Amino acid sequence: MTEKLLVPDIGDFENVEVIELLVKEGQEIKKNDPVVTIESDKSSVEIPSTISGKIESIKVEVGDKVSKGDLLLNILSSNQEMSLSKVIPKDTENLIAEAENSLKKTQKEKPQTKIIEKEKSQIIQVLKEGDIDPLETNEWLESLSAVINQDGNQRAHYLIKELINKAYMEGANIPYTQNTPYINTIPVNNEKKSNGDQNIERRIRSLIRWNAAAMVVRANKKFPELGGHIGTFASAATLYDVGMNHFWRAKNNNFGGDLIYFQGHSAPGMYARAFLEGRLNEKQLDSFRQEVNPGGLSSYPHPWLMPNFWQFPTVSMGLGPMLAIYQARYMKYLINRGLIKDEGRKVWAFLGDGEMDEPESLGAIGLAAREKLDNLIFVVNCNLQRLDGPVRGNGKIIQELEGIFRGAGWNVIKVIWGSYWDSLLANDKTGHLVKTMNETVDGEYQAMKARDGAYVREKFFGKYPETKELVSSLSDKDIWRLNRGGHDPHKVFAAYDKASKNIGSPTVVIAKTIKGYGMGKTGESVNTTHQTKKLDIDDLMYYRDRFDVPLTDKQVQNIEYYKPDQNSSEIKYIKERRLQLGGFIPERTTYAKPIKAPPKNIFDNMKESTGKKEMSTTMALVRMLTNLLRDKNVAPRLVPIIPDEARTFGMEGFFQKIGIYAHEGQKYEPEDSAQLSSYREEKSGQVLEEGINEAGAMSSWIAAGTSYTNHDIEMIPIYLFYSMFGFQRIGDLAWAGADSQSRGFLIGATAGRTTLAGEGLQHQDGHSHLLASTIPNCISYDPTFHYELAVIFRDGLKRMHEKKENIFYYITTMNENYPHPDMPKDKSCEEGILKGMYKIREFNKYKKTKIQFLGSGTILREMIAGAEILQNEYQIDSEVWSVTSFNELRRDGLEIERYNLLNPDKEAKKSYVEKCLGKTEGPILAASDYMRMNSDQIRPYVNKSFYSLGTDGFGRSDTRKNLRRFFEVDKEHVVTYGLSVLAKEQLIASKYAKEAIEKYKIDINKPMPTKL
Ligand SMILES: Cc1ncc(C[n+]2csc(CCOP(=O)(O)OP(=O)(O)O)c2C)c(N)n1
Ligand SMILES: [Mg+2]
Repeated sequence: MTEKLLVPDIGDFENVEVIELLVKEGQEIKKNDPVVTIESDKSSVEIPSTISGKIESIKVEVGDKVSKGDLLLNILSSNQEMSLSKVIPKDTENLIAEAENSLKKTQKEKPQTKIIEKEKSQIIQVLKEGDIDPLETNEWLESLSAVINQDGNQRAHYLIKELINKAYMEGANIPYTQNTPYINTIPVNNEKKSNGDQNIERRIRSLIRWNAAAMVVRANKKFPELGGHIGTFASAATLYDVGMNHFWRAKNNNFGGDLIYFQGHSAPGMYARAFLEGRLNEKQLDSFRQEVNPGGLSSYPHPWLMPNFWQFPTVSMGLGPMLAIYQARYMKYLINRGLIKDEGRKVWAFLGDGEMDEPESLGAIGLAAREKLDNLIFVVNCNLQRLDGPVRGNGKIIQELEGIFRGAGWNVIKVIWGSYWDSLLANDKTGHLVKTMNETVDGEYQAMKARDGAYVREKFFGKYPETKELVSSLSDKDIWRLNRGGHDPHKVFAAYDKASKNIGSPTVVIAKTIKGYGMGKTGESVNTTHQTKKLDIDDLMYYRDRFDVPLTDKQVQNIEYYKPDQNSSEIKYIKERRLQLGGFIPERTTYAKPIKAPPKNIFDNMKESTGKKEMSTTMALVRMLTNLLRDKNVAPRLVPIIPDEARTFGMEGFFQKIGIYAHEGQKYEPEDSAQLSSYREEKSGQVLEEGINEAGAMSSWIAAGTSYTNHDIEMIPIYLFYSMFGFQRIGDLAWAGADSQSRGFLIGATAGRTTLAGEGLQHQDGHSHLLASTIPNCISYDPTFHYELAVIFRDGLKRMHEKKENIFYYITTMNENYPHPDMPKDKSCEEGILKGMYKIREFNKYKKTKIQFLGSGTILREMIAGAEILQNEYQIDSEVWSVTSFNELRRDGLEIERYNLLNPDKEAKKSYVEKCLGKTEGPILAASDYMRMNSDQIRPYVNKSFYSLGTDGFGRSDTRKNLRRFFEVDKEHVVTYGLSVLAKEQLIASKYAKEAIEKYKIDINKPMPTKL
């Protein structure tokens, strides 16, 4: 039976052009196969078939304009499926009515609780430290204990929740605290015990501690300027060791590996462990922070510098937590898209308590809870100090973080007290110990660990007679030995065990430690610990004794490393543990297969003129991506990332075509469900719609861009953003992405200071290319025409994803519509596009006077227009060069210049700029929609008079025409400045320039735009 395929609801658009027929008459097609592509002036969308069958006849041609309901094809249906037009639309009103009815029913079924109207006291009286009726309190508490005993924790929790709800309904709107008492979350009887050999583990840990400190001290003894940290790792050693010995599974043939984000300043600890594991030798430890010669060890985790070791750059504080969250999310994305197996892999991130003040550290924790990232574990090392002093001297960082994370929906595990406290807490019958713990602030806790047992007895236990009594039988030494949770391997093990088994939410382990643990008077818990990088002999002796490191005094004086024999129980144990857990960590490897770049002809349609049809480069890019989604190698690997601008960029067609990733699918019928570009969320969706969140989007881009190493699957992230909210906004993440050797595309859309027109000062970007140029492995382009974009993009795919070069691309695209010409047939054009410039037009009629115009982005069009005026009205010839990348030209220039200077006796090489311009006639005028500095970059490599125009200054809202006039980059200014440059070079009389100034009403007294 013949079915009609009609144009579906395409939103607000009418008379939209058919730009491509994707099927032929007689062809068999399946439901959902795309049949035609239509394009408005904003976006292009493929229309899928709603019927399977054979195409009888095609009723539209390329160039036709269609609207909703128009006939596209007749299809001989192959089965009894109903076409969309016959599907009875969901009766939304009926659905709502049904839902309302059932709601009413359930409400009726619910037992009505009696609302007790009573006089509400406006004043809450707080007597006896908050308890106005201790007897009553006791009754409630006893009832609760009875419930816990009889029916368990869940029941007790349920009752408390109901009580809180009830109180709220009755108007008692006192926020319920997110905090629990200042004790460990896991009760002693619930602690899972480690089966490790605690004695050996302690010995190993001590050696790691020693070697980590020794490498910093040795480096600074040699070269005091090198710096380094001892205090951070000293506080975190147990937190890392328990993970390394028992929890973190490495990548190998059978398993993808857990991913660990190490706190940047604890790097010496990781090197010290790798030394015992036999992965690093003494010479390498002695090259800590000396990386200029090969083999040196990075100050901090830097994959760029140690590409086989470090995986994640974390030392710019705050980036680690964000990157880890998006890494965990991306891991689920890959699983939900069926690209990797779900192996229960985890992402662990180690953070400092001071670091938690970075807005980025907490900025994405909501997403982690919302997306139920139970593959994510944060460990916050609360040593109560940051660099200058206490993190929260007057408060308690652990409690503060607990509240924040619990409020966001995380599973919080506090590890505050070590095992030596267990019996004291068990004997705290009056509750005064916990009360004291709750009341003591971090400044006091820190000070106590900088003093001694007697001080703790007096200041802490001495607060109440009950607590004083509790420790009356303990010596000062015993009191001093009362340890903190983060230094107790048993407590840490129990916490990690619970954290790794948690389901349905991310976990944060908040561990209390001591900064500079074991460093004694010079380093332990003192405000200056962070900078301590030298230890004198006494300190070293103390450190050795504190951790029983088997070194003689002489060896300590020499600050020798200690590594037990290969056959020692320690080395055997450490290796055996890692063998059990699959290999070493950290280790950076990649086994990803390359992606075959699409054939050249995939972009053929972008090499032909668009005729009169106008189009922006953003739209050309989206067209190109739509093409790429038809390439079977590339399509599944594309990861389109957008903050919240898909419609601005004309990408809404992607919603239906590849879906928006949503871990729970779509639980609602979208408002626009009947439309072709309906907002479709799906568990296996491909688009990452990040919301208004550039930092998050960039973190996703990095996760996808490093997928080849962290998940052994090469992916192609393409993140589109307003160019102004790119490098300027997320510059530090871009730097970390570069360090991580991310591969992928960053697209600065709506780019250019005068091209974005109405948006004004905070939107108009005139410098992102300069920012991009600061990143050594970032290749950037500012193309004008669709074929330039196609050549650049394909080359990017080839270089990054087929040849696996560790580079990434920044390409600006614009939203200005204009026609695009045919790609010049000249063979060198493609090479020129990629190298940064090629000649696009030559005006050669008069052969008297000539000028060279260099333009990029939309300003190239102003230059072409200016060149035409010069030819027609002033009989001046010109050559116009399309500069696709001043940045790339400069890089080439720098390198050639350096070669020539270092090889004074050899024949000088020519930079690409020189090859292009060396033999040309006339001075050079360059311009772009960016600051003059953009084009000035190539000034040193041009042995000619060089002038530049650009958009220096703050942007402002106005029309493109007015803005270009204001910044002096419109065709009238190109002509006028062109004439002036020629006059200055004494190639024409100055009167022509003066006349042009008058003709175009150019105000020569107007201040520089930078001053306005
Ligand atoms: C973005 C950023 N700002 C500042 C620094 C400098 N800095 C290095 S460590 C540090 C203090 C760290 O304190 P904390 O997070 O508590 O870590 P700890 O060493 O105490 O474990 C600071 C300010 C940095 N590395 N990154
Ligand atoms: Mg700290």
